[in-house]
Amino acid sequence: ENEETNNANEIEEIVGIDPGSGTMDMAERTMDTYDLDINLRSSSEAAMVAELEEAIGNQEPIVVTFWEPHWAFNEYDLEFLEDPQEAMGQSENIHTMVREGLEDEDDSAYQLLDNFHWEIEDMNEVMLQAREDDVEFREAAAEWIESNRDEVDAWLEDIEPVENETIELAYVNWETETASTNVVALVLEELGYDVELTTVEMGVAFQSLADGDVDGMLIAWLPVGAASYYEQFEDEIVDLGPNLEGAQQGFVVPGYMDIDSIEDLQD
Ligand code: PBE
Repeated sequence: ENEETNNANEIEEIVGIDPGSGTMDMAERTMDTYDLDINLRSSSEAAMVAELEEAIGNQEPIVVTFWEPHWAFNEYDLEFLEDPQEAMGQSENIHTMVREGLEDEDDSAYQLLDNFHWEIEDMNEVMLQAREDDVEFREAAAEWIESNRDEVDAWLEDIEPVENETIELAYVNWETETASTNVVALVLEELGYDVELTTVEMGVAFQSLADGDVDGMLIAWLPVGAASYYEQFEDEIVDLGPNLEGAQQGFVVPGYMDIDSIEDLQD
């Protein structure tokens, strides 16, 4: 039974995430590259994961858009479909971006945002902590900071504390971005900032940063995922470069499926 249902012919759609996300943009471009004649259905991170879990429970075929780091890769046997045409790039870095003028107007925040850099394992730790202990990301971020004090102190080195200053960060409500943004928010609070966090869609985050309505964001996966937004706004924002390297996005299937490559989804 499984063998039949796992056949690529049974796949009529790819379960995506939020419209307007880098992931969906990249998925659409990838489907064009491979000339896939199946539907890309939008959803959300949480709904996509729930659907994936249900399919795994029933050993049913499913293809989703997904990315690493994510706790689901710890919990389930998941595989990225090979992408021989490299439509999704070889790997992704997550960039920190700030508004024009922040460096001159708010040097301490600028320096901290510029210094912030961590590893895949760090981001994973925060996400897993939040999930396993069922705590808010702010609490998981605080625990990560406590166990990585030396690294955090290195980001803070030589930065002047502030008083009565507010800083606003925009992020999208995805677990990866919620993890990094909460860590940075707590460290900015250590410097004395009153930190405001705003969750928006990705396009709104870029637009707000270009308009100077928010000060910074830690959410842009490049060179592929956020490429369209980056091209649109790069002259109006300041890109501080990667805060994390070696992430990955792609089409993902449970390990029990007998599909290995995006090419297997072509008719
Ligand atoms: N991500 C992870 C996606 C959604 C969550 C950041 C790779 C994106 O940028 O669209």
